[in-house]
Amino acid sequence: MIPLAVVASSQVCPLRLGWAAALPSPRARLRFMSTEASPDPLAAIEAKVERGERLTAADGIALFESPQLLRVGRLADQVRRGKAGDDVYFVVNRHINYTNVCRNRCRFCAFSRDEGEPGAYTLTVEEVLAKAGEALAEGATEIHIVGGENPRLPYADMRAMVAGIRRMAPDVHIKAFTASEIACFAEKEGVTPEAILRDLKEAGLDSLPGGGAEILSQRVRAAVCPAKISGEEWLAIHETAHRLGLRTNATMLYGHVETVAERVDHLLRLRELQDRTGGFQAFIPLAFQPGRSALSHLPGPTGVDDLKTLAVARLLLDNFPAIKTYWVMTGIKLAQTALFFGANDMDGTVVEEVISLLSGADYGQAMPKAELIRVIHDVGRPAVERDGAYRVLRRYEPPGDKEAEV
Ligand code: V47
Repeated sequence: MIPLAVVASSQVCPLRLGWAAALPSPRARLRFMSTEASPDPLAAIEAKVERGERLTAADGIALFESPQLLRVGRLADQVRRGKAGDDVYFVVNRHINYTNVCRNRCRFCAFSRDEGEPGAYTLTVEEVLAKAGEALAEGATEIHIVGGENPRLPYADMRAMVAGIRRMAPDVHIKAFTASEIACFAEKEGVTPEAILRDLKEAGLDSLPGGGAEILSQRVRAAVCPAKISGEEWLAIHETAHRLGLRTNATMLYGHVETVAERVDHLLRLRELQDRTGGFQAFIPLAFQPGRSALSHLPGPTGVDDLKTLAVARLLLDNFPAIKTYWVMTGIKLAQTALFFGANDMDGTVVEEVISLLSGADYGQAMPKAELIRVIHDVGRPAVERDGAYRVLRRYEPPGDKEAEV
């Protein structure tokens, strides 16, 4: 008899982790009950976590397949508390998406346009600097710049954006350009990604955002983003950045055509690179927004899937200091709940993020700092303002017991 047929089946079916899909079918449940393997796959994982033992791919799959969301969440919460404490980080930042003209036209992306197509836009260097200037005046300590892969844009303009912001603000953290944009600049200039990274670092770049990772598996990339750099290239560019002393983030775009096994493989490949370099600062799961994309027929992840994905990431990525919940793609209420499922960072004040907006996410584009602090305090934990390099700028302790104040 094959134990845990439920797990095996997940490796070939596209993932839909609503309660209905997360619960084994009645037939599978019968098989499950009659198997001689442990009737409680989570117990062995809990014991491993208790012993500080690293989880395997099979453990990751079992966690995703478990219908016991609260139990998985409790385990992730316990690990979060041990590793990162109770502080919840946030950053006062501003996203600037300098162009949506992109040669890749990934199927999940509703942001990209062809040159000249209605809705296509490209900001000038001056416009980018003006937006950065506004953000700095409003107290932003991190500027997050990403855009489409537009080979017609001169690389010199990309460098000028970074150098210009650095001139305006010697201390602001500049997090810019996904690995796939770096590859595009390198191709255009006829140099290596390493040469581009060195040059941008010299201009003032501090870190790379985690975008463009999608799902690292080539099967998924061939289906949803065939023109984009491979998973191996994405990892190699981050490895090079780490070697040059640039910190980076990692994302995973989930809830489209990937399987559980492909999510787990993605997480373990990130963990393996982090073992070698220690250069990742944060992992950010990105909930797929089907809205206006070419994959709009897909339903997108459920809230259960959002929370479970975050929790499994916390459990598998045992060498990542920060697991970030990105409210722009899940809504602030679910992001707040995510703080009980392994997250210790809530991004951010954001201000203007066009990628999710054009995808149909309607959770808002800006969050006042006071509101972020209120939402974090409501979970009973300190809100800690950090900069882009996770240096603590200011702590906001939660107000005392409200009843006691009355
Ligand atoms: O690279 C595109 C993804 C990314 C959709 O590093 C979509 O701190 C959901 O990477 N539904 C951009 N996601 C956002 C990103 C990010 C966000 C916040 C913080 C950080 C960080 C990075 O958004 C893209 C792509 O992977 N994306 N389309 C969509 N329809």
